[in-house]
Amino acid sequence: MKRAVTIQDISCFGKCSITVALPLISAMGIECAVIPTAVLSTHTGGFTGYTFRDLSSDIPEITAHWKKEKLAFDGLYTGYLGSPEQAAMIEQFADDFKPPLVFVDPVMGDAGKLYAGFDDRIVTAMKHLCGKADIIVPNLTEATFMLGEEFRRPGEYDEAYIRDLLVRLAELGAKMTALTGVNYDGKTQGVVGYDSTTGEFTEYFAENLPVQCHGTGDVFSSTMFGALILGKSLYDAMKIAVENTVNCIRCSMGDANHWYGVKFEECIPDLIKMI
Ligand code: PXL
Repeated sequence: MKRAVTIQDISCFGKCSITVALPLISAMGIECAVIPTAVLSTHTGGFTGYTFRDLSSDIPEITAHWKKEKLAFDGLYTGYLGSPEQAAMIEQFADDFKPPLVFVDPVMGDAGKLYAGFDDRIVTAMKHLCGKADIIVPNLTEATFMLGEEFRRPGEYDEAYIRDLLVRLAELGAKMTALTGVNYDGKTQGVVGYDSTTGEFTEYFAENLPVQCHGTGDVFSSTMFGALILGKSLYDAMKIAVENTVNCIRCSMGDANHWYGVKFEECIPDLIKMI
């Protein structure tokens, strides 16, 4: 059995980060260890008054213990960080354990804005962490923050613009990049991938569902990471991740009580059939 580790926050309620990654990666038949970067009572997207406990000082301690235990991992998946300083700690973790797949989702923002509590320091830290990755999966917001570009909405960019972003993102140092949330025409939405070792672009688009849901980036990344750990190609991993994410959004549309996240649980049987 493959063994992975994910480093991101625990949002105790709200279905994102570890509470999405762990069930999805487990459902794909992969053992998944966790290092929490922070504990929040909820995610920061729509709740007010949430608690936030930074767990930065635990990361080097957990790393030191795991080194003593001689643990080994087939892959590392990083997401939301509790502080910019955690980027360097995670880079040290990658140096110590040398997992064959380092997957960095530079979780920082969406819809042209950084998430609550983040500023330029997280952008600088994430850019550095991206340099350690085999694959990075920014959304358009995160990509434009890391490249110092203005955020553009659907209809305000074309394929040449997206390819230029991908080539410049690759210069941060990752072998592969998958840019999410690409929407040229309002009808379809998808992911464009770039492999800097071959110079090849690849893309997978699906129907653009007219809703914004919380936690879909984490569903996408967890699924794509799992698929890559199972040996899928960049294209196949992107396809499985897009299809699972679209399924999850479809399952949750129209249920106003579920505004805080998607019902990914109901889509697990279909995900298992896809892998
Ligand atoms: O889904 C990304 C994410 C992860 N963790 C926390 C968040 C968010 C998005 O808002 O607030 C704590």
